[in-house]
Amino acid sequence: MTGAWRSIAMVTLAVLLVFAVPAAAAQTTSLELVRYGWDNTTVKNSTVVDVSWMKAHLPIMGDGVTHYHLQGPSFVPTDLWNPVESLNLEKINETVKGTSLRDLCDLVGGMRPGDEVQVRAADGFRKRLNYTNVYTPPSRQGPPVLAWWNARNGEAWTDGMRLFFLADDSSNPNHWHVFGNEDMRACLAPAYWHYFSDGSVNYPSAAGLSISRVARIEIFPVPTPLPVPPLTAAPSDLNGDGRYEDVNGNGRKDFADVVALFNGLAWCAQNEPITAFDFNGNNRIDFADVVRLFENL
Ligand SMILES: [Ca+2]
Ligand SMILES: [Ca+2]
Ligand SMILES: [Ca+2]
Ligand SMILES: [Ca+2]
Repeated sequence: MTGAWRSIAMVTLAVLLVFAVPAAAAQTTSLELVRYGWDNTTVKNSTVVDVSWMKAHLPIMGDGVTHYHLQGPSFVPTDLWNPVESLNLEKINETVKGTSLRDLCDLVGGMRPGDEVQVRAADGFRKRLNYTNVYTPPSRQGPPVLAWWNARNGEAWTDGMRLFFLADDSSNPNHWHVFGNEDMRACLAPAYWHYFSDGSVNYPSAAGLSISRVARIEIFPVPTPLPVPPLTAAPSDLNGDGRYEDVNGNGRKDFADVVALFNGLAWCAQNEPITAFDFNGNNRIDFADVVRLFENL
């Protein structure tokens, strides 16, 4: 190539590269809220709200002064959880205002113990939280908030709406508001922890829970059984273990429960959430569950 042609080629390449850079994605300002039925498919309740409505109608979270950090991976294999909160605190460091996830869930019927909520970004990336972390969060976790404002950009913040945890300063030696990796371990069940994989090491990263550009909130109720025909009372779980031993819903364990399950077995196998009546834990509702229910009277 001659010098002139090389120059033209380089300019052409530069122009192509400029246009190849994707435009910065815009923040989300509208939020779709959905509560599913216990089959986790049928939509029971839904609505759409935007940031202006949220600001006008729901309490605003964040004082506009406090910095909230979410800790990234420690990158120290011998200090994965870094309980002293000294590593990678600048991964996410923002002063934010937003709306509490709980208030938003309540717009479509709220969550009950055992339910999960899925926070989904415009690009489909998503994370789930369980009821306790949304409705009764430990103070070192803090309430989950969808932040639509930060101090650097105001509402022009391109990461908004972004999931934050407004952690208190109780677990940080410098009294900073850090939702750290050890906070994630202490407050969330293991299924909800986020990891960043680097080679052969999986580093916990609380920052990975902080989804940007949230566009949709979906509540998945824990399955609850229907009345077993011809009965009309809903079965109840008397000890909170997820199995519904009070099949006839009269508030106690009795032989009538065994009879009800036996008579309604085929219907239950077709229509009930399996976990509710799978007393022997073989992942189906069957005669062995009737036997186990009888044995446990
Ligand atoms: Ca902390
Ligand atoms: Ca039970
Ligand atoms: Ca009963
Ligand atoms: Ca079974």
